[in-house]
Amino acid sequence: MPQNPPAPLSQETGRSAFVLSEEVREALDEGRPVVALESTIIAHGLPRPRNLQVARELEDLVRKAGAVPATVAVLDGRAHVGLDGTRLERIAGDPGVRKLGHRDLAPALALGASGATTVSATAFLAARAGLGVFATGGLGGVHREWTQTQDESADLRLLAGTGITVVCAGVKSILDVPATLQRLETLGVGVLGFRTEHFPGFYLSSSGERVDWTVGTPEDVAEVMRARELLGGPPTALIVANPVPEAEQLDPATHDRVLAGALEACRRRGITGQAVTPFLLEYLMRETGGASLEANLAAVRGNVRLAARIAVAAAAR
Ligand code: PSU
Ligand code: MN
Repeated sequence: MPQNPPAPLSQETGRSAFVLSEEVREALDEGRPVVALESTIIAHGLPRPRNLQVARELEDLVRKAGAVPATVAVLDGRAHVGLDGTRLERIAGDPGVRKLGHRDLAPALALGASGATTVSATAFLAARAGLGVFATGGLGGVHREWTQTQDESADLRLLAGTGITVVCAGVKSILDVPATLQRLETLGVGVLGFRTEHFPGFYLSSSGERVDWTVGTPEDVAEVMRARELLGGPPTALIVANPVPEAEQLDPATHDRVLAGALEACRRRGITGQAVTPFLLEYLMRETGGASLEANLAAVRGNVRLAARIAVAAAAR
């Protein structure tokens, strides 16, 4: 089984660091496939009320492929792996929900806060809960102008030390893609192109950068996961880079033009830290008349479907 060993419950407080939904707990106990889903894209990456619809649709896609969805979020100081309908509604509808990276989990738990989890926090909690596969849209990475801002998403370092398979459409194209790929190489994070020799460009099918390894089926990915287990050693993430279909990508010329405006607006307004990614995504959405949103959704749907097929293949071994 490629899933991670579950974390022990805290004896002192009778509380574990996270709460599993009943559906997820049962699936894990029975060795059935489970797919973790992040919630930042729901709370901070998509407009309301479409975001709730999407959150439900993504869970349905996982179920249709024969796996159990586990959306991850923190509510009132409790980290949840698997959200019931009411909790999913809160994450999608409550404007007070924060954005929580891995380092924010402890204060959020201690202070009773609520927040959506980014890739770093989701991957961490999912791996701790014993899940082996995680789907998202695009990873965080090294931002352009990194030399001035030092803005590199905490996603990268967390993935470097977490044994989980992450299906994504590459890293967001608002980033410095070659620099991000270099960081992933340095950090020892595995990258597989799914039916592509190029690293996807999130809104675009290709970033123009190449990948070293290409796989053709979910079973191939499960084989790679198994080989990693056999090799042992310190845990690291495996990235499965799954491009948005060309027919559903954002027009590349529009993409390049609007992105330049978005980066300029971000700089002019002095936006920094956690606010950068949501600002850029929102700007693109507005200035492309919603076309970037459709490409974003197409990418996420494809990733969720593939992640479920990988989880099914991995559970069958
Ligand atoms: N991909 C999307 N929309 C998003 C994100 C990714 O399509 O909102 C989120 C992810 O949760 C990712 C986070 O972990 O953006 C990265 O934020 P930052 O650059 O602040 O680390
Ligand atoms: Mn950042």
